Amino acid sequence: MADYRKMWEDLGMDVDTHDQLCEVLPQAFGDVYLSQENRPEGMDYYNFVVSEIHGVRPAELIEHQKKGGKVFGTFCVYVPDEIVFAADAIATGLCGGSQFWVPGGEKVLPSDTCPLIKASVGARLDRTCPFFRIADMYVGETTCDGKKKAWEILAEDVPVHVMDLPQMKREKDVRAWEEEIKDFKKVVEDFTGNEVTSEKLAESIKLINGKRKALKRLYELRKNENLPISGKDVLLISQIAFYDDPARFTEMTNKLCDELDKRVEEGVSVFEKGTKRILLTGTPLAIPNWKIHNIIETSGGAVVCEEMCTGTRYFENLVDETQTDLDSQIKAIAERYMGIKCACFTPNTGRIDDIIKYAKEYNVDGVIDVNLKFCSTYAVEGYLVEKALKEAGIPVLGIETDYTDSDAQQMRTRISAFIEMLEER
Ligand code: BJ8
Repeated sequence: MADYRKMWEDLGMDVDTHDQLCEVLPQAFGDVYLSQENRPEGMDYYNFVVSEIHGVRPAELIEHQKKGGKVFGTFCVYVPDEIVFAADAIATGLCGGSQFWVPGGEKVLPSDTCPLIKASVGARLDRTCPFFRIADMYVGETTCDGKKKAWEILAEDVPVHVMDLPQMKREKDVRAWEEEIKDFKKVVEDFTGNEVTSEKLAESIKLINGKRKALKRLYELRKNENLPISGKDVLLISQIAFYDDPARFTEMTNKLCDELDKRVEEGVSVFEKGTKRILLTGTPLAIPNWKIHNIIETSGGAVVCEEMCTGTRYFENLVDETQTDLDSQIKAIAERYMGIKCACFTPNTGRIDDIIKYAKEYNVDGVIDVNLKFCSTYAVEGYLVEKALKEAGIPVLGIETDYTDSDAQQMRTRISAFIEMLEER
């Protein structure tokens, strides 16, 4: 990584502690990613983004701030980026995916809190992530209990706006979400000093839909028998989608897909024939959480789809682009976002339908249901997910893990046994 020390110091970061993270990341990335064979050339862009992860994009965000622009940090795929970009502001994902930040979170949170929440709080309070320092305002949501209460702790340190997400999907809940988005628009307008007009919103709806379409295109390519790209690489792309410049990300992802189209035509596969095809479902895998993908893809399996927020839940369904007045546009946004199927909702049977549909579409041999430790909504829903899969005759393995490597060996043993079982079927 180029020398960004001065920038980090100016952001008030604990640069010495942050150095420790910068030391381990290249090694981990090299082991998991650069060791793969026959990667598409288009992955060079994403490799570069990771190699400069705390440098290039933060510097761009700071440039934007110098010109008077604001940056909003988000933690959930229900927060509508369209509103933020329509106010000439930038939204950036802030979910923490590294064990490095967990002890910082444990200073203020119970240790039996989900690692994603602990890492996110730790990254802020320990001052070891530039993105967490740069964001002018955090946008939280009332999804799970742990997050809901964590906003109160973060609000002592940074401005936080919390969106009240309904927990059911009745007509009145969709209307309530529409109202909540209108309130959010007002907050964003007041904070940025920029009005969200219907023209600006139409532009940002197109911008974010463009990103969704590119990701969808990438996923479609994974339905082929010959897999032109590994699951690990697609996971990395999904993770980068949360904080890269949306227009550039869309362009680079479409360019990669052009290359993958050629690979499909030529029958190129990055896996040996007969490699078992796995669908992952469960809690999100925030960057740099590559553990499960790495274990699967070095144990005789290939991840072909993620029914996750770092996966299909992020890009499925577009916002209707035909609406032209603000009220109708916001209604269209509310309806698209309420179509996301998170376990925080009850009931959430649509998620199970999606998993079974994807299992068929991606021609999977088995499903692995991955839950982050202490995430009770996904853990409880896991019972119904696994029951439905068994009834549909689709083999399923449920695992619970965190960000440490302490269970890596045990995970490898269980996943290898699952893949062997699939091979014997
Ligand atoms: S839409 S999955 S991004 S809430 S933080 S719920 S893992 S205990 S992240 Fe999420 Fe939005 Fe839902 Fe997706 Fe569980 Fe942890 Fe809570 Fe989590």
